[in-house]
Formats: sequence, C-alpha cells, structure tokens
Amino acid sequence: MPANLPPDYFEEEKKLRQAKTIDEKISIIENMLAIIPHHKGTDKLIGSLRAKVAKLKEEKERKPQVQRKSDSLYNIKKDGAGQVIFIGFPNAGKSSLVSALSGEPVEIADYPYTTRALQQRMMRYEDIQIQLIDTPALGDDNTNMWFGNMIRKADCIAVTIGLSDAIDVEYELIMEEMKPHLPYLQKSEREILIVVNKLDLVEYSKNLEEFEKATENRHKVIPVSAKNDVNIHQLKEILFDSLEIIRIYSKIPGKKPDLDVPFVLKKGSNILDCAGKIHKDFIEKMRYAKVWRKGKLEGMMVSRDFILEDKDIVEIHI
Ligand SMILES: Nc1nc2c(ncn2[C@@H]2O[C@H](COP(=O)(O)OP(=O)(O)O)[C@@H](O)[C@H]2O)c(=O)[nH]1
Ligand SMILES: [Mg+2]
Repeated sequence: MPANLPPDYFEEEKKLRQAKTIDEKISIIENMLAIIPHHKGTDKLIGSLRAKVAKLKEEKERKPQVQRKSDSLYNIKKDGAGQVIFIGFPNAGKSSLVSALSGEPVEIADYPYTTRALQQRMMRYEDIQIQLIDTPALGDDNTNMWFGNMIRKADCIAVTIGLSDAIDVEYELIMEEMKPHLPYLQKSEREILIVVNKLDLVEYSKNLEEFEKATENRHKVIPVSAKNDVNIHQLKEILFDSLEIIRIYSKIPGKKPDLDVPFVLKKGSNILDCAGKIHKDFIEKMRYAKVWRKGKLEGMMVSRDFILEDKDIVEIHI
C-alpha cells in the first residue's frame, strides 16, 4: 500500500467493504480513483482499481437489469436435498403437480405477481425434503428473467406437458426453448424428465403411446394425473432418483445410530466425503470407519475410499 494517500481515500475504502450492490461498488472505486494522487508509487494501485471496475462492469453486463431488482421473484436459492423445477406451457398442470407432490397448495392471485413469479414448495420424500419450483408459463413476458438461470441451476427439470393431441409439438417447443441455455451435455438424460399430466383424458391415450415410443431413448416419460392422484407417488420416487443422492446416517462409537436426520451426499461418495460432511475435522483425523448396510454389512471396517450406498450407517473412528 503506497504511503501518502489522503484520508478521504481510506474513508472510501471503508465504504467499499460495506457496499452491497455492484453499482455502489463501482461508484466508490471511481471516487477512490479520483482521490488518488498520480505518481510512480501509486501506479500499481491505480491499475488494480481500474481492473476491479472493469470486472464489476462486466459482471453487471451479465446480469439483466430487472433480475437484479427482483431476485426473489425470479431466482430461488436452493434448499433441501435438491431442486426440481417444473416448466411448461399454461394449463399443463405445473401448479397442480407441485401442490399434489408437496401437499401444500400453491396460492394464486394473492398479490398481482403471483402467477408471474417463481414459487417454491418442499416435498417430503421419506426422511428428506426436496425443493420444488413452480414457474409461470413459458412464453410469458417475464420468462427470460428466470428461465436460463433456473434451468441451468436446477438439479432436475420436470418438463410438464398436459395430455392432448399436441404433446409432441409442445415437447419440441420446450426442448428448443431450453437448448440455448443448456450447452451440450450440461444436463444428463436423468436430469430432464418429461411429466405428462392429465392421464385421465383417455381420449388421448393413443397420442401418449406414440409420444412414449418416439422419446423412449431420450428421456424418461412419466404419465400422471394430478387431479386423480395417479402415479404421483411414483413421480416422487423418480424425482428422488433423478437427484442421484444417497442418505447416510451417522453413528457415534458405542451409541445407537442417529436415524432421524440423514446426511445427504452425491451418489458415488466415499467415506472421506461423508466424514467431511459430518465434521470438517474428521477429514484429517479419521483413521478408519465402520459401515452397516441392511442385510449385508454389520459394522465392517472400511477405509476412506469405500463407496457408500443409500441408507448406509457410518461410524467414523479418529
Ligand atoms: N383433467 C385433468 N385436469 C387437470 C389435471 N391436473 C390439472 N388439471 C387442470 O388443468 C388446469 C391447469 O392446471 P394448473 O395446475 O393451473 O396448470 P399450470 O398452468 O401448468 O400451472 C386446471 O384447471 C386444473 O384443474 C389432471 O390431472 N387432469
Ligand atoms: Mg401455474
């Protein structure tokens, strides 16, 4: 830090530490640049402040204006064991499905933006909670405020289509809509599910059959009826599977396992991943672990690279 900077400069620096928005930060740094005297000793500082401004401006470019103002309406932070977003055209039954799966109605018209904002509900699956996001219909004026960001972020996309003689057309349109936001292989097949709702409309059974045949190698198609509660339980299981997570219960040596609240890990995680999740000190201190697996393992001693499965009980020894 070069000496002989005026006191004003340090005042601005203090403000910068507390600044929250990008605009605030940019204007504070610009003030700092105006205050700094120019000489050899300050060259480096000026350079780095200018670079900071450039970076902030770039960041600002990337975030559309409106999204910054209404983050909570158009961007929902992840919660629970995973995030599933329901997308589709109006009347497909997105809201009905989110209500049926979570057991909590999605309120309508509570305030003017309800139908245009994202809404979250938690779905209980056995002993964990999965976050469901209900969305406004695609093609709405506000779609671009949430669509790209949310579908890239979600752990699973439930493309929701109401059964009709146009399922294939709707499917193609939705996939087209997603394409620019999901570069090749960014989301796996598992992560994009096709939920065909209104299975009760039997006059379109033939259309469903043809659609299933045409898409069978690309996606899992799950026909359901939110209204008549058909396959809703199966859908819950498929959503859980699509998240590719496992639940691990921890056990303290000499005590009973804690079966109330599992640790949630990615499928394929090993003992070391699990140890770190239970307590960060365990990563260093762990010597070995014991694993219980229903009907298979009874407290088997394992090392850190042992791959875990859903519902394993783990006891870390340090
Ligand atoms: N026949 C039938 N109608 C349904 C079903 N699920 C929802 N609906 C109706 O379809 C309409 C649109 O549902 P909604 O959940 O608001 O769709 P969204 O616009 O995708 O959120 C409503 O009138 C629902 O009652 C279903 O399984 N079968
Ligand atoms: Mg809706």
